[in-house]
Amino acid sequence: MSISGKTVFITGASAGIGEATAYAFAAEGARLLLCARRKEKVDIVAEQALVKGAQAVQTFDLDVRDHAAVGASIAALPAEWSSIDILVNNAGLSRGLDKLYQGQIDDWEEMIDTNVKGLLYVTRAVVPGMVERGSGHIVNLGSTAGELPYPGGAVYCATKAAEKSINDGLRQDLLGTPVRVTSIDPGMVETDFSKVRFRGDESRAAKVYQGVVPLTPEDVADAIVWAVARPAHVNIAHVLMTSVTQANSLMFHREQTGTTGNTR
Ligand code: 8X3
Repeated sequence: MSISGKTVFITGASAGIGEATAYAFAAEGARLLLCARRKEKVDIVAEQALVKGAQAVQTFDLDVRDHAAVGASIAALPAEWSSIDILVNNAGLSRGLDKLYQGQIDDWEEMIDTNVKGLLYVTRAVVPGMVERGSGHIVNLGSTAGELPYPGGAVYCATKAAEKSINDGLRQDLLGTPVRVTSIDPGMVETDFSKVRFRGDESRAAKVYQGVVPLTPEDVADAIVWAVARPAHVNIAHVLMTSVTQANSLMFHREQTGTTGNTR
Protein backbone atom coordinates (compact mmCIF):
# COMPACT_ATOMS: atom_id res chain seq x y z
CA MET A 1 0.00 0.00 0.00
CA SER A 2 1.31 3.41 -0.83
CA ILE A 3 1.49 5.73 2.16
CA SER A 4 2.14 8.88 0.14
CA GLY A 5 -0.65 11.41 0.67
CA LYS A 6 -2.34 9.31 3.38
CA THR A 7 -3.45 11.03 6.58
CA VAL A 8 -1.73 9.49 9.59
CA PHE A 9 -2.86 10.42 13.11
CA ILE A 10 -0.27 9.73 15.83
CA THR A 11 -0.98 10.21 19.54
CA GLY A 12 1.88 10.96 21.91
CA ALA A 13 3.88 12.32 18.98
CA SER A 14 6.10 14.73 20.92
CA ALA A 15 8.93 12.27 21.71
CA GLY A 16 10.19 8.70 21.57
CA ILE A 17 8.38 6.16 19.40
CA GLY A 18 5.65 8.66 18.46
CA GLU A 19 8.20 11.19 17.21
CA ALA A 20 10.20 8.57 15.28
CA THR A 21 6.97 7.26 13.74
CA ALA A 22 6.07 10.77 12.59
CA TYR A 23 9.43 11.04 10.80
CA ALA A 24 9.14 7.56 9.28
CA PHE A 25 5.71 8.37 7.80
CA ALA A 26 7.01 11.80 6.75
CA ALA A 27 9.74 10.10 4.73
CA GLU A 28 6.96 8.21 2.89
CA GLY A 29 5.22 11.49 1.98
CA ALA A 30 2.30 11.13 4.40
CA ARG A 31 0.13 13.93 5.79
CA LEU A 32 0.55 13.98 9.56
CA LEU A 33 -1.91 14.79 12.28
CA LEU A 34 0.13 14.90 15.48
CA CYS A 35 -1.03 15.35 19.04
CA ALA A 36 0.50 15.22 22.50
CA ARG A 37 -0.02 16.87 25.83
CA ARG A 38 2.88 19.24 25.08
CA LYS A 39 1.90 21.31 22.03
CA GLU A 40 5.20 23.21 21.95
CA LYS A 41 7.10 19.92 21.66
CA VAL A 42 4.83 18.47 19.01
CA ASP A 43 5.19 21.69 17.00
CA ILE A 44 8.96 21.14 16.87
CA VAL A 45 8.36 17.57 15.65
CA ALA A 46 6.00 18.99 13.00
CA GLU A 47 8.72 21.32 11.67
CA GLN A 48 11.17 18.42 11.42
CA ALA A 49 8.56 16.20 9.77
CA LEU A 50 8.04 18.76 7.01
CA VAL A 51 11.78 18.85 6.40
CA LYS A 52 11.77 15.04 6.20
CA GLY A 53 9.09 14.97 3.48
CA ALA A 54 5.64 15.14 5.11
CA GLN A 55 3.14 16.59 2.62
CA ALA A 56 1.43 18.58 5.37
CA VAL A 57 1.31 18.57 9.17
CA GLN A 58 -1.38 19.62 11.62
CA THR A 59 -0.82 19.59 15.40
CA PHE A 60 -2.98 19.95 18.45
CA ASP A 61 -2.61 19.39 22.17
CA LEU A 62 -4.52 16.48 23.61
CA ASP A 63 -4.48 14.50 26.80
CA VAL A 64 -6.00 11.19 25.69
CA ARG A 65 -7.26 10.63 29.25
CA ASP A 66 -9.79 13.41 28.73
CA HIS A 67 -12.73 11.70 27.06
CA ALA A 68 -14.58 14.92 26.25
CA ALA A 69 -11.46 16.56 24.80
CA VAL A 70 -10.74 13.54 22.60
CA GLY A 71 -14.25 13.63 21.10
CA ALA A 72 -14.24 17.42 20.70
CA SER A 73 -10.78 17.56 19.09
CA ILE A 74 -11.59 14.88 16.52
CA ALA A 75 -15.00 16.42 15.78
CA ALA A 76 -13.41 19.87 15.34
CA LEU A 77 -10.82 18.78 12.76
CA PRO A 78 -10.96 20.86 9.59
CA ALA A 79 -12.49 18.96 6.65
CA GLU A 80 -9.12 18.34 5.00
CA TRP A 81 -7.92 16.52 8.15
CA SER A 82 -11.03 14.63 9.15
CA SER A 83 -10.54 11.56 6.93
CA ILE A 84 -7.93 9.68 8.95
CA ASP A 85 -6.42 6.77 7.02
CA ILE A 86 -4.02 5.47 9.67
CA LEU A 87 -4.34 5.82 13.43
CA VAL A 88 -1.27 5.10 15.56
CA ASN A 89 -2.38 4.69 19.18
CA ASN A 90 1.02 5.42 20.66
CA ALA A 91 0.35 7.60 23.74
CA GLY A 92 1.27 5.61 26.81
CA LEU A 93 3.52 5.57 29.84
CA SER A 94 4.67 3.66 32.88
CA ARG A 95 4.85 4.98 36.45
CA GLY A 96 6.76 3.35 39.25
CA LEU A 97 8.20 -0.11 39.77
CA ASP A 98 6.79 -0.88 43.19
CA LYS A 99 5.58 -4.24 44.34
CA LEU A 100 1.86 -4.37 43.63
CA TYR A 101 0.91 -4.46 47.31
CA GLN A 102 2.99 -1.34 47.95
CA GLY A 103 2.04 0.50 44.73
CA GLN A 104 0.85 4.07 44.40
CA ILE A 105 -2.79 4.26 43.42
CA ASP A 106 -2.20 7.52 41.51
CA ASP A 107 0.39 5.71 39.38
CA TRP A 108 -2.12 2.98 38.58
CA GLU A 109 -4.79 5.52 37.63
CA GLU A 110 -2.41 7.37 35.31
CA MET A 111 -1.30 4.21 33.50
CA ILE A 112 -4.77 2.71 33.17
CA ASP A 113 -6.33 6.03 32.15
CA THR A 114 -3.70 6.68 29.48
CA ASN A 115 -2.75 3.25 28.15
CA VAL A 116 -6.18 1.63 28.23
CA LYS A 117 -8.94 4.22 28.49
CA GLY A 118 -7.15 6.83 26.36
CA LEU A 119 -6.54 4.27 23.62
CA LEU A 120 -10.23 3.33 23.74
CA TYR A 121 -11.43 6.95 23.59
CA VAL A 122 -9.29 7.76 20.54
CA THR A 123 -10.26 4.50 18.83
CA ARG A 124 -13.95 5.15 19.47
CA ALA A 125 -13.66 8.65 18.00
CA VAL A 126 -11.69 7.72 14.87
CA VAL A 127 -12.72 4.23 13.76
CA PRO A 128 -16.38 4.94 12.81
CA GLY A 129 -15.09 7.25 10.05
CA MET A 130 -12.81 4.50 8.77
CA VAL A 131 -15.72 2.04 8.65
CA GLU A 132 -17.90 4.60 6.89
CA ARG A 133 -15.25 5.37 4.28
CA GLY A 134 -14.38 1.68 3.85
CA SER A 135 -10.66 2.08 4.52
CA GLY A 136 -8.30 2.47 7.42
CA HIS A 137 -5.62 0.94 9.59
CA ILE A 138 -5.27 1.13 13.37
CA VAL A 139 -1.82 0.46 14.81
CA ASN A 140 -1.75 -0.03 18.58
CA LEU A 141 1.43 0.06 20.64
CA GLY A 142 1.66 -3.03 22.80
CA SER A 143 4.69 -4.44 24.56
CA THR A 144 6.53 -7.59 25.55
CA ALA A 145 5.09 -6.57 28.94
CA GLY A 146 1.65 -7.55 27.66
CA GLU A 147 2.88 -11.10 26.98
CA LEU A 148 4.65 -11.74 30.26
CA PRO A 149 4.50 -9.58 33.40
CA TYR A 150 7.65 -8.67 35.32
CA PRO A 151 8.27 -7.88 39.01
CA GLY A 152 7.07 -4.44 40.02
CA GLY A 153 5.35 -4.00 36.66
CA ALA A 154 2.03 -5.74 37.27
CA VAL A 155 -0.17 -2.75 36.51
CA TYR A 156 1.85 -1.49 33.55
CA CYS A 157 1.95 -5.05 32.17
CA ALA A 158 -1.81 -5.36 32.75
CA THR A 159 -2.41 -2.24 30.64
CA LYS A 160 -0.42 -3.80 27.81
CA ALA A 161 -2.26 -7.12 28.18
CA ALA A 162 -5.46 -5.07 27.90
CA GLU A 163 -4.11 -3.43 24.76
CA LYS A 164 -3.56 -6.91 23.31
CA SER A 165 -7.17 -7.91 24.00
CA ILE A 166 -8.51 -4.63 22.63
CA ASN A 167 -6.37 -5.02 19.50
CA ASP A 168 -7.56 -8.57 18.89
CA GLY A 169 -11.17 -7.86 19.80
CA LEU A 170 -11.29 -4.84 17.50
CA ARG A 171 -9.95 -6.94 14.64
CA GLN A 172 -12.86 -9.33 15.13
CA ASP A 173 -15.36 -6.49 15.31
CA LEU A 174 -14.02 -5.06 12.04
CA LEU A 175 -14.38 -8.32 10.11
CA GLY A 176 -16.44 -7.62 7.03
CA THR A 177 -14.79 -4.22 6.59
CA PRO A 178 -11.43 -3.57 4.94
CA VAL A 179 -10.12 -1.82 8.08
CA ARG A 180 -6.93 -3.40 9.44
CA VAL A 181 -5.72 -3.66 13.04
CA THR A 182 -2.12 -4.25 14.13
CA SER A 183 -0.35 -4.40 17.45
CA ILE A 184 3.37 -3.57 17.49
CA ASP A 185 4.85 -5.05 20.67
CA PRO A 186 8.41 -3.94 21.42
CA GLY A 187 10.61 -4.90 24.31
CA MET A 188 13.03 -2.41 25.77
CA VAL A 189 13.34 0.75 23.67
CA GLU A 190 15.68 3.58 24.56
CA THR A 191 13.33 6.55 25.04
CA ASP A 192 12.25 8.68 27.99
CA PHE A 193 10.14 5.66 29.09
CA SER A 194 12.27 4.86 32.15
CA LYS A 195 12.85 8.52 33.04
CA VAL A 196 9.07 8.97 33.07
CA ARG A 197 8.64 5.75 35.06
CA PHE A 198 11.09 6.96 37.71
CA ARG A 199 9.86 10.57 37.58
CA GLY A 200 13.10 12.04 36.28
CA ASP A 201 15.56 9.90 38.28
CA GLU A 202 18.14 9.68 35.50
CA SER A 203 20.61 7.36 37.22
CA ARG A 204 17.88 4.83 38.01
CA ALA A 205 16.63 5.10 34.42
CA ALA A 206 20.15 4.61 33.03
CA LYS A 207 20.54 1.34 35.00
CA VAL A 208 17.61 -0.16 33.08
CA TYR A 209 19.63 0.00 29.86
CA GLN A 210 23.02 -0.90 31.36
CA GLY A 211 24.85 -3.54 29.35
CA VAL A 212 21.96 -4.20 26.96
CA VAL A 213 21.45 -2.87 23.45
CA PRO A 214 17.89 -1.61 23.51
CA LEU A 215 15.77 -1.15 20.41
CA THR A 216 15.69 2.40 19.08
CA PRO A 217 12.47 4.31 18.49
CA GLU A 218 13.38 4.18 14.79
CA ASP A 219 13.37 0.34 14.88
CA VAL A 220 9.80 0.42 16.15
CA ALA A 221 8.74 3.11 13.67
CA ASP A 222 10.18 0.96 10.90
CA ALA A 223 7.97 -1.98 11.95
CA ILE A 224 4.90 0.27 12.09
CA VAL A 225 5.47 1.58 8.57
CA TRP A 226 6.20 -1.95 7.33
CA ALA A 227 2.89 -3.26 8.73
CA VAL A 228 0.96 -0.39 7.15
CA ALA A 229 2.71 -0.74 3.79
CA ARG A 230 1.62 -4.40 3.29
CA PRO A 231 -0.87 -5.00 0.47
CA ALA A 232 -4.44 -4.03 1.40
CA HIS A 233 -5.57 -7.66 1.84
CA VAL A 234 -2.79 -8.43 4.37
CA ASN A 235 -3.40 -7.77 8.07
CA ILE A 236 -0.40 -8.05 10.37
CA ALA A 237 -1.96 -8.95 13.73
CA HIS A 238 1.11 -8.63 15.97
CA VAL A 239 4.78 -7.82 15.70
CA LEU A 240 6.65 -8.96 18.83
CA MET A 241 10.12 -7.41 18.68
CA THR A 242 13.14 -7.12 20.96
CA SER A 243 16.82 -6.40 20.51
CA VAL A 244 19.10 -9.45 20.40
CA THR A 245 20.04 -8.84 24.04
CA GLN A 246 16.48 -9.53 25.21
CA ALA A 247 14.46 -12.75 24.93
CA ASN A 248 11.24 -11.65 26.61
CA SER A 249 10.16 -9.19 29.30
CA LEU A 250 12.15 -11.11 31.95
CA MET A 251 15.31 -12.31 30.22
CA PHE A 252 18.24 -10.13 29.17
CA HIS A 253 21.89 -10.61 28.49
CA ARG A 254 23.89 -7.81 30.13
CA GLU A 255 27.30 -7.39 28.56
CA GLN A 256 29.17 -5.65 31.41
CA THR A 257 28.41 -8.31 33.95
CA GLY A 258 28.17 -11.14 31.41
CA THR A 259 24.95 -12.22 33.06
CA THR A 260 22.03 -13.79 31.27
CA GLY A 261 18.66 -14.45 32.82
CA ASN A 262 16.25 -12.36 34.83
CA THR A 263 18.48 -9.30 34.94
CA ARG A 264 15.78 -6.66 35.07
C1 8X3 B 1 8.11 -1.35 27.49
C2 8X3 B 1 8.78 -2.65 27.68
O1 8X3 B 1 10.14 -4.06 29.32
O2 8X3 B 1 10.73 -1.72 29.10
O3 8X3 B 1 6.83 -1.53 27.08
O4 8X3 B 1 8.71 -2.37 30.27
S1 8X3 B 1 9.62 -2.69 29.17
